[in-house]
Amino acid sequence: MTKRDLDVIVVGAGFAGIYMVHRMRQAGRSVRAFEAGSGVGGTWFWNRYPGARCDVESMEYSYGFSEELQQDWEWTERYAPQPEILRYINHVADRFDLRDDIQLETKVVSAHFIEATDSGAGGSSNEGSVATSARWHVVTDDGKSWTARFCVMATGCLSSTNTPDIPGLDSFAGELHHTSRWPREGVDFTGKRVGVIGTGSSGVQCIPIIAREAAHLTVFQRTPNFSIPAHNVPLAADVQAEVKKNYQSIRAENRQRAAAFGINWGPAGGLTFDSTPEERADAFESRWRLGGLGFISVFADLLLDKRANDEAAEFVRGKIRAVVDDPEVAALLSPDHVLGCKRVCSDTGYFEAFNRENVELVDVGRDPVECVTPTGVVTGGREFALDCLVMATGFDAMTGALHAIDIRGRGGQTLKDKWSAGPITYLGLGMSGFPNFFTITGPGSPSVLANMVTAIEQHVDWITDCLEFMRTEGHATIEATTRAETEWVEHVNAVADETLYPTCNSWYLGANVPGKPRVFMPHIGFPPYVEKCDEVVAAGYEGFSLSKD
Ligand code: NA7
Repeated sequence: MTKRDLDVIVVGAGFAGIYMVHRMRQAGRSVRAFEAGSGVGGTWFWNRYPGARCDVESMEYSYGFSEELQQDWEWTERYAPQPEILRYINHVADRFDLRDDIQLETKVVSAHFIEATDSGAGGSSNEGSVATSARWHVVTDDGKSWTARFCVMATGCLSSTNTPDIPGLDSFAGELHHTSRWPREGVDFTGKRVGVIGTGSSGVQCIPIIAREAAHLTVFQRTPNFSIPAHNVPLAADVQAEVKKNYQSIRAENRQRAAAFGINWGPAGGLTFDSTPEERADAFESRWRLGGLGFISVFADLLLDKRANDEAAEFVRGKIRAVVDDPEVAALLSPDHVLGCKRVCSDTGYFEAFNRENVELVDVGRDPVECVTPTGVVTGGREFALDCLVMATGFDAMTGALHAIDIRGRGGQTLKDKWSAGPITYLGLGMSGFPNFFTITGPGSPSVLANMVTAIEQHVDWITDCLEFMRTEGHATIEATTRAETEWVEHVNAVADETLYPTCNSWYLGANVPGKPRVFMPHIGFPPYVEKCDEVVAAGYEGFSLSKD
């Protein structure tokens, strides 16, 4: 019979959830993960649109916790496509025998913290002396209730779909798909008139492929994006073998890098204007040839000094002009915001797609989408007739998936209330008023500005050690103090304000979702963050209050 009173409930079974389950199993704790999808994989389960691919290299975007796993798994491409990453996650779930503790097709509806003295619920526990301690009461959409001492949110940063409220969208009579809820059976675009709204990473990845298949493609662009060619290639056996020979040291080196990845980027760049114009041009050119996100770290000050950023941005605009045949289209595709303040995309043939005769670019930044009719999209007073409409409109990032659940802490305080002016956390791991509640890669942690898998492993390991400390010391609850979280939020903002990140309307700031508080959510810089987490532990979980009741 399934145990309903657990040590740990995990919400989500993507990279974070399944590693959390693994660590809890190793620690001998009863654990259950609930996952809305019909399979494990999180982001990589849902985002099946054509061209979906990771923008961090395969050899780095993978777990490092098991030497056997990282030696055995063979990646086939420099940047892994979505189906391969999904196969990898499934392999991990099987290899470590995690499936019994993962319940699929189950959404968590609510998670309420109930003090033992309030509820008298208590119940049995695996940990003897805390038999009547407070518990999280979790209700799932199959109508069942669960209790646990600890609740760990592994809900992902880019999992809650953002569908803009466009009048008439529901009336569209053709096929309507969101990139992050792509049908498993795929979509056949052959002979169809297709529209794509959105030119972030998802749009940039799917547009070249749809362009090849469809009879006609209309791209509705609100903001042009910087995109660097991925230069994706099959992963040569000798390259893979070389990394595997040095995997431990490569992982360790990556943990010292600002974003926890970038083994192929070469040494960190100096300051832009310490170089001559010729040296700068060479440096930009060589990073362009290398491809991918490493372009933004070619010099150390690109996200600190606007003049430096202008140089890099102009280099990319020059590349767009060189690739795109029609100068007017090239101008429309050329971003004028700070390079990197919105996540830079990594593409295969994106700008080239606009040279095709069957591809049309429409500026919905100048003339916003007015409405969707049963037969197409209306903007600038004209209807674009479509058989199929693809919403590549992104996510309610970092907080959306948490707010989709009715989460209540001490005294019934809702998370929505606590975060009404923007997320407040200590280290992106916990918060006051919500004892024994952890977020993996939550707002206030490096998360989306780091290699997600590395960031996830660091968080899961930290939480696992914390729970072990509590077991050894006989603590019943852990909770961030108000002071620690206030200071941390100030610190995260102060770090961001030193940079150019807050200068444009990015999802890092919540600016893509109307009405969302405008707050810079991720912590910039992985190594200083990890150092702080380690210091907190060394100082006896400084900034957290621990209680034996
Ligand atoms: P993004 O990067 O948030 O991109 C969403 C795109 O959709 C972006 O171009 C938006 O324009 C556009 N958008 C959103 N709402 C509208 C409306 N109402 N009208 C027109 N255009 C709109 O999401 P992705 O899924 O591409 O990528 C998310 C992350 O996943 C990515 O950064 C990687 O980390 C992986 P905007 O720029 O807001 O003007």
